[in-house]
Amino acid sequence: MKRPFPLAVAQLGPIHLRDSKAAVVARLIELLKEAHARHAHFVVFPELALTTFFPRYWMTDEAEIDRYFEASMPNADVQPLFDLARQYGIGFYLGYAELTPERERFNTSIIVDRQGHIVGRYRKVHLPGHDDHKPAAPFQHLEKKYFQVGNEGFKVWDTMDTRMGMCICNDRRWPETFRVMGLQSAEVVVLGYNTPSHNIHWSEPPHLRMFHHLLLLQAHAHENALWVGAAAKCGAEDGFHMIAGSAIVSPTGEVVAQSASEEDELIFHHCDLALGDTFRQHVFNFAKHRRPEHYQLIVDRVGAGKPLG
Ligand code: ING
Repeated sequence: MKRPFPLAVAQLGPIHLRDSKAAVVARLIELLKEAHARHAHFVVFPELALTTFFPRYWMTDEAEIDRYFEASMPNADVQPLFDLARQYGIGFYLGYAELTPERERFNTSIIVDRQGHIVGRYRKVHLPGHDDHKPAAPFQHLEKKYFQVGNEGFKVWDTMDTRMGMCICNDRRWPETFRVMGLQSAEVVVLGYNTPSHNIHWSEPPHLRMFHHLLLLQAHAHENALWVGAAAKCGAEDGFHMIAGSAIVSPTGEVVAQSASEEDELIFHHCDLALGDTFRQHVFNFAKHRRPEHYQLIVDRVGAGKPLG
């Protein structure tokens, strides 16, 4: 029996240093209106969806850094988005930089349900990049400097008649992310990402950024019988380019919707949650087929070590 979950993914084009949060929220609202027109029940916005990807810049002044963070959620800047989403009865995922009252800083996302309640919060676990200044590099990638490692793990929430998990950007490169949510019986995982096109460590062929992005979404969706919705913030932010490729991926591993631009763009799919059931009952029936007694290294070791043989 079909279990419909009309899902939209709202891709954002560039957010420049000069763009105000109010101007960005107005763009998010336009995308929300389009999601409403498509009769979506949920829409995924990107990682750090309210500001430019500021970890590309070396900053030392605390007040300057704080400008990119939200001290409360919701707040005056984003309230119009929350209000309209509740009016439409559309839930959403939103990525933003979180500053806690104790002045901890996280790369954070939330799931808001169709009644406008924040049902879940996630703080990014896999922080890529570096924490030192690399003046010779064309841009920095200072997530390890500006954010602390997420301290709330990977959770899954019973909400909107499904079980939904979430993660952020680099998390999608690590199989453990999706397996831990699959083991909590997730049916849908949503995420946002900001992925620079240029690799500062070696001269990587450009096509590989998009190839790896889609390869990982498709593999992790299929091996955990998940629907995956991934929203890019993309295009050239003050000249620094990030890939697009926003996508909705089925538990079969097939990309069923993908963005065609590097601008604000909504993609949509009438997901049927029942499609994951057959994979969970058969080929990826974890209880029947997994052998954790042989996986101990995955937890015991951080880095690669000596062979066991
Ligand atoms: N961005 C990138 C990502 O994981 C990256 C960083 C790109 C790491 C390519 C490795 C290879 O998509 C964020 N924000 O995590």
